[in-house]
Amino acid sequence: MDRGQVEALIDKAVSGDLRSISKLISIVEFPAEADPHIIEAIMRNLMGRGGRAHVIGVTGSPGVGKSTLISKMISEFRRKQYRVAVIGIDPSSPFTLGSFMGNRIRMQIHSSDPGVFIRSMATRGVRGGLSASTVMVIEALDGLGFDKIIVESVGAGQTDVDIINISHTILNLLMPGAGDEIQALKAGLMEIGDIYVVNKGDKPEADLTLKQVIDVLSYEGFERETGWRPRAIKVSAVMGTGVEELCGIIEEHLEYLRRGGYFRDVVVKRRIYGAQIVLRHILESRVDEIFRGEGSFIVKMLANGEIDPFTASIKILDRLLGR
Ligand SMILES: Nc1nc2c(ncn2[C@@H]2O[C@H](COP(=O)(O)OP(=O)(O)O)[C@@H](O)[C@H]2O)c(=O)[nH]1
Ligand SMILES: [Mg+2]
Repeated sequence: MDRGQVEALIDKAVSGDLRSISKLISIVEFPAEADPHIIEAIMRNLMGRGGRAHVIGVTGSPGVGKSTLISKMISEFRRKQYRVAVIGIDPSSPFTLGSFMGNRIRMQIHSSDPGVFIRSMATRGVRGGLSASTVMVIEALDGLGFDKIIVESVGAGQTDVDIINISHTILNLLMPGAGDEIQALKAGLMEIGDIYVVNKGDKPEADLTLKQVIDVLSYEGFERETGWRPRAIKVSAVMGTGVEELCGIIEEHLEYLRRGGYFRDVVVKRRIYGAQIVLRHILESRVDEIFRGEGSFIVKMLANGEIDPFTASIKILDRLLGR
């Protein structure tokens, strides 16, 4: 693809053409496989327009109802004329193929809406965190003018930490009877969210769970760095109840960030944190390459006990950096 074709593709994507958006996203999703100059040209164009999207991270255990709720949130946001993008993060393990298919099916009703873009991506990140692809796709979608970018996370470990670091607003989903999770929250073992959502509110135990969450959140020390006091709400994603109110609270949080001047801070933090994720990803694959090369001089020295792991690492790093 030459520069002219890239410019034409960007123009069409920026004007909202879903097919062009999809094509463009597929290019930046695998940046290492494309010509770096093309990636740079695309991203310079898009990032010049970006910094405006509201990024919403949705976390919670598998089966808590993230995909179902996101589908309802899309409808609510569309009613307000927002353009919405959703990134579903799936671990690349074959065991989760079910959840991968499930996500798609649950959001399928939006597939004919030109204001909605949905993409499922694997986590191939270092340490199980977000992949370089996800970071690049978020920046691209922001530049393409989406108002809301919703990121559905697997809800565990490093991926969640990454999601928190790149989102403006974090929704933490729980379901009735989530006793262990409430204990974890109480003990400070659960990552802090901006809005705690007790889903499956159609079940009778939901009220008790909501009460427990509200109780824990009333403790000292549950404010976010911005001073925002986390909110709690009961919804039923299946019935659609509480979703309008939830989206209202999401908007309140956005307003809070804007008023306090925090919105831009999150964008800056996201870009810097994102670059660290991508750099780790690149370094990790370079490290793999080096040690796959059994014939490499340093690997041979290591094997013969002629060099220690630390000195070997410094030498490898020097070589990588061309020193
Ligand atoms: N009763 C009830 N079931 C729900 C609700 N939301 C989701 N579910 C069901 O919970 C299961 C998992 O939902 P899904 O959205 O795939 O969860 P995810 O793994 O967190 O994305 C599905 O069978 C949904 O139909 C709800 O509000 N009430
Ligand atoms: Mg899901």
